[in-house]
Amino acid sequence: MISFTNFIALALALASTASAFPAYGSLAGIPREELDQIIPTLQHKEPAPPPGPLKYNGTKLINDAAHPWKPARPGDIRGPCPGLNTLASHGYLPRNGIATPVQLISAIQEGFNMENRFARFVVYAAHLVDGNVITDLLSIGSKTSETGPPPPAPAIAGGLNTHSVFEGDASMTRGDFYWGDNFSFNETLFDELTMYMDKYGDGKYNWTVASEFRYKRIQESIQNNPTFSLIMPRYFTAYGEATFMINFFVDGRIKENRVLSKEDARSFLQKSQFPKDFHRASQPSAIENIDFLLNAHPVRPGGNVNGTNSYQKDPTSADLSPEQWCLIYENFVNRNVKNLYPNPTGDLLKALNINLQWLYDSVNDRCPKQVFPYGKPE
Ligand SMILES: *[C@@H]1O[C@H](CO)[C@@H](O)[C@H](O)[C@H]1NC(C)=O
Ligand SMILES: *[C@@H]1O[C@H](CO)[C@@H](O)[C@H](O)[C@H]1NC(C)=O
Ligand SMILES: *[C@@H]1O[C@H](CO)[C@@H](O)[C@H](O)[C@H]1NC(C)=O
Ligand SMILES: *[C@@H]1O[C@H](CO)[C@@H](O)[C@H](O)[C@H]1NC(C)=O
Ligand SMILES: CC(=O)N[C@H]1CO[C@H](CO)[C@@H](O)[C@@H]1O
Repeated sequence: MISFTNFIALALALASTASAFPAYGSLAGIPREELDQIIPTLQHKEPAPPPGPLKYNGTKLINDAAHPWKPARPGDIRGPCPGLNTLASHGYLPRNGIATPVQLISAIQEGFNMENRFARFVVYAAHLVDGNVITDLLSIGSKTSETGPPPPAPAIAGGLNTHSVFEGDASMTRGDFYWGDNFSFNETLFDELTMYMDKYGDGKYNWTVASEFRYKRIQESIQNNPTFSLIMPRYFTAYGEATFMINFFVDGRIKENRVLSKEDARSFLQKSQFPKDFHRASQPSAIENIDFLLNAHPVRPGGNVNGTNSYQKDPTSADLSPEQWCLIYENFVNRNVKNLYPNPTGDLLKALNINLQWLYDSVNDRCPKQVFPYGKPE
């Protein structure tokens, strides 16, 4: 329930600052009375429909002259996801770190060759819980750049940092929420990752390193973090982020034995920078090979239920088997979205329904049943 407590704290902070609510601030979890004050202050925007697949979906130079890396300026937002940080620092996304869902889908397809349905699913899911559906804006994090001034208090609300939804515990190189800083690159964790590369991958990040390090970080959280939670959708993103480092961060000109060097790992994870001459993956992909990680060390979704070392599986959480894909979708809508927006009305309801439709459209090839948490819109 950490996120709930956060939202209460946020709501209190907002009571005095509703008029200054940022356009990208998430409206999720905000009590009705506050919403009634905030929504009229926002510029309402009709969202554009999601982009389709890339026309050319092969490899190509991404770190090109038209997209130079630039350090984040004071006030630019960066967050827990290294891939999105990198896209923003190269101008594939707006450099301030605030984007529309359409810009996000286009950028992750163009820069990383993420498969279209998967890109639509993760972006609309993120937007529904972390974005502002009225202004159609989502920030890629909650923190302005290291060199910048501290973010205004309400900014903590926004971005891909809603605990346990996308950002979450047992991240590869970010700390758990429990320890406070859950989004900054952590050198100690990176050192541990490179030690694993030496131990299991001949100095490179390969699938064995991915599965061993994924498992180690989960074990550490079980042992040290009394509030550790690894249920959907975090369960999914925790394994996803381990596979992204090979599927998306390895140069697309490397077709076989795809492994990531320490230097390139640091480039993405710490510097938000594409390696020199970086070419994107040679075909659209998503979470390819996630089974390798789960088979090596099966961990069921769950959490510590009574202090450290009390991990129990949560039978109500979907897992990652293909037949549960629709349960992931259904639980996400009926639990996460519905909890954060229990009884939306008016423009907010309309905007939520539009985004829920686009979320469903991304899975309609495998999930015959659409769920309507607010009833079927007319
Ligand atoms: C990639 O593009 C080719 C040629 O247009 C197409 O046949 C193929 O289905 C595309 N692959 C994916 C996964 O979209
Ligand atoms: C980085 O992670 C290590 C290991 O979890 C932790 O002890 C340390 O406090 C973290 N450092 C920062 C700066 O958060
Ligand atoms: C990773 O690299 C190590 C060391 O070279 C090797 O033993 C292991 O088989 C590799 N893993 C995979 C999945 O290729
Ligand atoms: C939780 O842990 C404490 C001490 O470790 C123990 O005394 C208590 O019985 C446990 N509660 C449950 C519900 O397991
Ligand atoms: C939402 C969430 O869990 N994010 C937290 C990340 O850590 C900062 C403190 O460093 C909290 O303020 C955020 O709430």
